[in-house]
Amino acid sequence: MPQVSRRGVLAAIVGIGAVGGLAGLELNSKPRLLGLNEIQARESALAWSGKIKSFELSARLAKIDLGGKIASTWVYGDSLPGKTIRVNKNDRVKISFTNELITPTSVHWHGLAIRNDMDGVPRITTPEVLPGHNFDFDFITPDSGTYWFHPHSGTQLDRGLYAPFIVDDPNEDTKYEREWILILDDWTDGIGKNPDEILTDLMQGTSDTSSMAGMDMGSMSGMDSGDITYPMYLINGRPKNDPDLLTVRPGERIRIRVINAAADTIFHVALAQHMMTITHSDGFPVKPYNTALLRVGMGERYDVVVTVGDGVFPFVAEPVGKPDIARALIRSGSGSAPAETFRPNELSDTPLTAYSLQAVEKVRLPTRKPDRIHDLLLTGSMNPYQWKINARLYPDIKPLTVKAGEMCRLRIRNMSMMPHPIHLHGHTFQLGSAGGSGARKDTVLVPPMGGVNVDFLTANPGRWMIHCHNAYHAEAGMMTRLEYTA
Ligand SMILES: [Cu+2]
Repeated sequence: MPQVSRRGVLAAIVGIGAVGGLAGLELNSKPRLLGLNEIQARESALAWSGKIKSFELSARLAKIDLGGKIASTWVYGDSLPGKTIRVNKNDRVKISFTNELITPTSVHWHGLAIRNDMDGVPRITTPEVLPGHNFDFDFITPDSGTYWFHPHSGTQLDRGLYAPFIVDDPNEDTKYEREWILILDDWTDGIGKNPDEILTDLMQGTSDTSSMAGMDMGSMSGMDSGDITYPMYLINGRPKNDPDLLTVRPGERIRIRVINAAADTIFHVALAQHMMTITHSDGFPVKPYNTALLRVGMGERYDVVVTVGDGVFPFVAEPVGKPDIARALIRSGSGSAPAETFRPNELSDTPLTAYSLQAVEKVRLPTRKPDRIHDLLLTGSMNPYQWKINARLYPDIKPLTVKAGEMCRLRIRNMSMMPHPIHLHGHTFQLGSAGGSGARKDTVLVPPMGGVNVDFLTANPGRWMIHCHNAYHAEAGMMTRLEYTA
């Protein structure tokens, strides 16, 4: 497929700089934020495949069957999860979105470094979509990989509003015969309290402690809990008594794309009696790494390849620090599935995290000292239920500013006793330093009292959210913004 490359990325950066220079002549006390002109210039500079892919999407109320329990909830289309959107790298994607809910909503394309005004954050990037109204998304997808979409409105992502967004690279070299997308979730809506009620309880300090996960920091190196114990955990919208089933032949290589769409749950995932070869993290390729057990924080994605043995094997997702389990099944031969509560031995292994992975050479950022360093200090407590970045509660924040064309370093330090999956919109950073061996990611799980440095190139102008991907932490204040200035 011919790639229509209009202008190089470097040219776009120079262009933005020139526009910014002119704006600098204005007598503003505050630096001018880069806006639509610069966003448009960056979009024009992206390679375009020449193809336009069009989709219709709606958010609506639905009743879903959770293993025999009927739950009223909110979904995309008619199913949980919503239908996968699938395009090729560098395609132009048009999505006509209709809000059939009774409340305003939004759609955020998680992990995709698309143009800022299509990022789907109400009041910051993209108009909120009112009930009965429509918004037409239109953007080029610059990078291949496993992504997903969800609302950026309150606790709506803890309802059923989520679906995979897969961007294929026609020239990709990962070898496999079959693919399986597994989207993990913690579930309460329609069978327990709804997410708004849970948030109110947390904020008022009236949470029923029996429904709250223990703050047990002694085990699993402190990486154990979210704040809420859910009545159910799901893979592909199915609870453990009604698991999704993939039927294959023995010896087939399966690429499994794992997406954690949960609001408050880190999962440990394993395929019973198999090793998994990790090939991608947050859409970007890593040097293949074999593990029996993988830790997936909220918002993170991992692609793994497995060679299936002969039999029936549960793929399990254990909510870390919480009771219960979610599962799906692979069948390649005769035999019956183990009991629904079966916990494979792999769950006792040491889980792999992104910190052990290495980016493949071609996706490493250029080796470069940071032009700018920003600190992100994470603090908070359960009572009062407040989670902060740099001692501020969103929206009372001081945005982090950058200029286009910089190598920016975020020094993230977690001074709280909870793990926080920190997500940067519109960019994919490199763990450690630019040009080093760290994985490229957009969401990184920062352990309690731990920290990480990440570097990224400021090549996508606009105003971007940085926040904890625990939906309740985000709503309780743990968000800030990265803003491009002239
Ligand atoms: Cu958090």
